[in-house]
Amino acid sequence: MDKRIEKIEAKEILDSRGKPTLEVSVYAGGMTGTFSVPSGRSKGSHEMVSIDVQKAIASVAHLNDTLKGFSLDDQESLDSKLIALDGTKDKSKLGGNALLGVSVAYAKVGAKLSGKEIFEYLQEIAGIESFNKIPRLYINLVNGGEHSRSPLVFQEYHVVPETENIREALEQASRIQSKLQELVEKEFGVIILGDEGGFVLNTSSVEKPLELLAQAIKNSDLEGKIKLSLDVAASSFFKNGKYVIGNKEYEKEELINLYKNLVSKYGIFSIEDPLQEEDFEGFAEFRKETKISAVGDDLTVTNPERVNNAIEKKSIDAVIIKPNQIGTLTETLEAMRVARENGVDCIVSHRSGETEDTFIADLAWAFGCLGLKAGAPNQEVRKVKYERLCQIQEHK
Ligand code: 2PG
Ligand code: MG
Repeated sequence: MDKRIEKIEAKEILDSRGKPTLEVSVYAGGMTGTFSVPSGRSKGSHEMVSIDVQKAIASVAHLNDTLKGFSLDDQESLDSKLIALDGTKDKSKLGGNALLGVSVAYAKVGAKLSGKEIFEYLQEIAGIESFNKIPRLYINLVNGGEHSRSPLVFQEYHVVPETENIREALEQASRIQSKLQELVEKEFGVIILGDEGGFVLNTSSVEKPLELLAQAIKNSDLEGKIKLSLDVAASSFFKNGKYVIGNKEYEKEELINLYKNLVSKYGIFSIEDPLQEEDFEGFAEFRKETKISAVGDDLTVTNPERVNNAIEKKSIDAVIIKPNQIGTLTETLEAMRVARENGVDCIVSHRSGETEDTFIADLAWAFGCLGLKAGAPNQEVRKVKYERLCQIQEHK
């Protein structure tokens, strides 16, 4: 494909929290690739830096001047160039949001010009062997932590339908959500939704949502068909060396014991960020003690080096993949490759501040990842991602 970048443009749009974010378009050969950048709230401290949106727009204008004429079939060179032009370790000069916008929009226009679906194009440029799985949906129905204004410190309670039929999984999750709504209304008298569309419960009991979810699954006649998982985002309640839940402080070992109890009572199969983001050894202890799956997110931040470190220390069974934690597509694919080669599963994830973009669904499909985590389907920005996955499965 002898096509070249003709123009790169950025503009400000609003994300699902009503906060400004960046939309970048790359133009080439009469086609356009557009990507809008999401933003996290409970970020890992080793993530790339997103800069102010107006400044990021200025960065993209600068990149337009520099990259005009750049060939369209070399993602790795483009991303190396972006990293070199920025020149900082955390992408704070030009802004990780500006770099990622250009990086993914470039891939999208590349896909269009080669007449391929985005997931097919990703398979072609990545050279990653597929995991050969149908991604499961990790659907977050209860929002706590920094995604809510409630005393509940665990951030996310997911239902994970076991079926390989994505449309059916989506229907099951929606059914559970409406049964859960009835229970929440009855118990709390009011329905409040958090950043990712799940219910916000006015309780500090980390067990309460599990009780309600188990009941909602039963009321939906889906017992045995749904698994439960958590993203507790432990760094967000780690204060002065202790984990603070309600009015109690927990040592690491006590917290692991708490998890053990919840696991045996509710059959939780996986916990994301069970301990704070620097405790690689603690994650390994958690795995040994609970025998369930540990998922790295703030721990690993889609950074190939941190993913590798987590693998060496036996900290994780699966890793969250978020392109905007690292800032370019090539580095994202590299983190996935490192995971893949070491038998660690990938779960591709949205951010709590999202846009209508569906790129992550293609990314999850392209490499047969374990899952796609994209919030509750009652929010349009979340639903479109699950719908894209359905569409790929139904039409491939
Ligand atoms: C997480 C994410 C997405 P945020 O912790 O996994 O659910 O939250 O985007 O706020 O970092
Ligand atoms: Mg997380």
